[in-house]
Amino acid sequence: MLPAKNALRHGYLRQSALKIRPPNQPLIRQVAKMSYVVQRGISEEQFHELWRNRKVSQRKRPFIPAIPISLDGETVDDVERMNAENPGPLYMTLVPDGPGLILAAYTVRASLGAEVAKLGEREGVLEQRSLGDCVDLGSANPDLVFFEHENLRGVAAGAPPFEKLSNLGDFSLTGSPFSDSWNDQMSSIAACRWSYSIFEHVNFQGNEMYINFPCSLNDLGSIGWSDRVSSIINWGSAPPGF
Ligand SMILES: [Ca+2]
Repeated sequence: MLPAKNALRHGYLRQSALKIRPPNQPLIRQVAKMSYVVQRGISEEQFHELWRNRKVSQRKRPFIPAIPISLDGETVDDVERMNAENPGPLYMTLVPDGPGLILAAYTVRASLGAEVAKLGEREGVLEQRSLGDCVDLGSANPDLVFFEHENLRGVAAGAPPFEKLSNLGDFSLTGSPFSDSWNDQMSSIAACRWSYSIFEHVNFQGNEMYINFPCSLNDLGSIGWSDRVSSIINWGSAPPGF
């Protein structure tokens, strides 16, 4: 990783710099035609096997978001200390905080489920703010689409609803057998219709970030997730059973 990029990620950016939109007013950008490769994941049977047998592995790299984060309900003032004291997986989602957003992270996955349910009660429907523009891919493109670079640029691939991609290393970035894989490549996501989870490690392990529709993420770096997603689930339009 480049030192300059690293320096940017250490220290919070002002939320206004992240162009966070108020709730219920996503800027829908119409994209008539978007070229991406549809990726098919594992079977439901394989998924349940992997999901049951997930290991709690320690974080290999510190988790450093550029927006404020709370851990188990307490605001985190010292992110380095949070990483040192909590080496296990963090389960997180974006929640409204005044005019902006905060990452609500938990050390227990069931607590994330409770937060997601609370969000649903508060807003009437399960709905989150979008970190970036919501891109309407049109009915011909009904998938969750992820991109190599931020702001929905670079090579794109899509996961149809209910697909579980357990190892992005299995998917070639460009389609060539000599190309890099999608492992640790993703930097933005367009998902106006679906809720989904991204995971730090393969087989749905390590840190998990859960996102409700309609919520696109134009800059995964601002929430500490650029170039580190290794598995992904498109839960479809229904919230997952936590
Ligand atoms: Ca990874």
